[in-house]
Amino acid sequence: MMEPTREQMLWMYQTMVASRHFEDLIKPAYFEGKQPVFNMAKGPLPGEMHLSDGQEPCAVGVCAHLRPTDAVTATHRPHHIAIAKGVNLNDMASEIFGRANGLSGGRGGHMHLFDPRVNFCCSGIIAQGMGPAVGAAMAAKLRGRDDVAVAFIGEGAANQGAFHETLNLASVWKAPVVFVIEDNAYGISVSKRQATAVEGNAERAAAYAMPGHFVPDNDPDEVFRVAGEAIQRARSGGGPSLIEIETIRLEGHFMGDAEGYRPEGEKTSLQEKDPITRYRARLESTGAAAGDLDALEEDARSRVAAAFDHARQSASPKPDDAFTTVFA
Ligand SMILES: Cc1ncc(C[n+]2csc(CCOP(=O)(O)OP(=O)(O)O)c2C)c(N)n1
Repeated sequence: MMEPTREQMLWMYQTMVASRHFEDLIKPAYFEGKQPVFNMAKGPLPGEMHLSDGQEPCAVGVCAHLRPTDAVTATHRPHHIAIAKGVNLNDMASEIFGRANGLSGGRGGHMHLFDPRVNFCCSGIIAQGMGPAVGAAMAAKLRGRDDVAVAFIGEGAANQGAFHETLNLASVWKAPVVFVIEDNAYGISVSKRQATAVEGNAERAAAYAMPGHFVPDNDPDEVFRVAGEAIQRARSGGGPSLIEIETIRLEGHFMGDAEGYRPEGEKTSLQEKDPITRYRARLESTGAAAGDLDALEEDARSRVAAAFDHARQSASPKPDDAFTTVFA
């Protein structure tokens, strides 16, 4: 089993903190202009907003193994993965604020972040990124490169036809791709138990002749170990793997979700399992000085804060440009 080095553990910690702070700054910005009666169309961040608080271990444990030339396709809940893949924070913040200097000139918004510099993309259509990930993996293979692709999806997306079709073809083609399911227990308000026939999605790998792994308890180090093995297998020509990670969604499905579907007390018990607090305790108990961790946190927070300042100070696109670089 591949163990994270101390440096990789500190990178995972700092990257999780950066992602959390990014979303902590989104929260008040999202509600600007949407009060007193919630109106999703108003404010500097109009539209739906899906936060990934709690799911950070999935992103860092996988992306710690990736190079900029490896491809990642992510979901409608993409911030933690984009940050861990190395998407530029300023350009990402500008995109989310709809500014002209954003990743896609402000046209995509938070669910459609594209950064070819680090081969990152995501989509609001669930399971949609799986096919393109296999395409990117096959492009690398046909070019004789040892780059891989990783497709992240939620456990709800594993019931889409695209999931099953893609796993089959990836296996037939021995594509250098890893499928990562973030199991946060809910697809919007529907629990996994209500919607999924099997106990765990890792079982479904057997139907497509590929290894399936389950990572319990939202542990960044365990994600690192399991993902490391799957990515190594893909890089060395061994073909695809499927990983399901048990994670937690600390917020609603989207901002403004009343979360009435959660059993009483669930939110509190999830907060007690905050993976960042737990990982900091592990680092401290294995020798990290509190002051050093504070300094890493401070550095992450200031980079994120600078990105938000940059976005807010940036210009919006000109109305005359509304129909440029748009396909319909
Ligand atoms: C093809 C498609 N069907 C339905 C939707 C509406 N939708 C958006 S998110 C979502 C649930 C996704 O659940 P899951 O895959 O578990 O991801 P999570 O939101 O939990 O991260 C649905 C059904 C969509 N975006 N795309």
